[in-house]
Amino acid sequence: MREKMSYLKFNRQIKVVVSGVSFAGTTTIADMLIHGTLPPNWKTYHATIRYNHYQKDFSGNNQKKYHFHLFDLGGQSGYLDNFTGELSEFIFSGVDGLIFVIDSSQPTFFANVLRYFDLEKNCLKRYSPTSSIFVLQHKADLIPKVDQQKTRELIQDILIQGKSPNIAYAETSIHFPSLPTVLDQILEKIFETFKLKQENLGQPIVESITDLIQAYRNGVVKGKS
Ligand SMILES: Nc1nc2c(ncn2[C@@H]2O[C@H](COP(=O)(O)OP(=O)(O)OP(=O)(O)O)[C@@H](O)[C@H]2O)c(=O)[nH]1
Ligand SMILES: [Mg+2]
Repeated sequence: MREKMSYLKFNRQIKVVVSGVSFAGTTTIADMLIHGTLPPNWKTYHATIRYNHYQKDFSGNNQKKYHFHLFDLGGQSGYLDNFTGELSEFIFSGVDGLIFVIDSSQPTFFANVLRYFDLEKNCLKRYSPTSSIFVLQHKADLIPKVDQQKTRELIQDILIQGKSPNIAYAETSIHFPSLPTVLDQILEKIFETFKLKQENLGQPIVESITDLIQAYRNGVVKGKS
């Protein structure tokens, strides 16, 4: 009975990974997903050491508890090598959504970006094959107008090389009023993926996606570790 209880508990864990090469904006996106707003010090850059693990708990129908985990991976090469190597099972198992953030103002680094995106997709294929994948062409406010089409094409190339029906793409910026809507759409898709996974495990979730998102918004952040 005890084992069954812990199994059920485990099944109400939603896991999201936000990743990108250093300075791409992953912590900014992670903070917005968890808190719904930008933190007051968002302009000050603090490189993430290893990773941030945010947890947000919320209650569904009948007071059932859900646990939303968000791993914001530090983007320095040494960390990304570790996450896609030795720590790959820990980081990439049980994942419902990977949000891969690209600093679109730095096209000269795209080869490096592509390398880590490929490695992360392979980790997901191995440990979380049903995960949704989102690519954000972030910091789009910094792309000079003349380069916009070229940058889009470069990023689309990254996607085409790993073409998968699960990959969604959006152009984002903290300065674009569309950002909260894009993040809402990402959350919706993540909850859909989670619901489907649970159904396939024979543990259907009774709440609708709208209910889950509402409950998530009212959830309690248990801090960042
Ligand atoms: N212009 C612009 N700056 C942004 C945007 N998003 C984030 N930034 C800034 O970019 C810098 C880096 O953002 P972070 O979110 O800390 O980057 P990170 O990907 O977490 O970096 P690591 O922790 O090193 O992996 C910060 O100074 C942010 O304020 C954006 O859309 N446009
Ligand atoms: Mg960071």
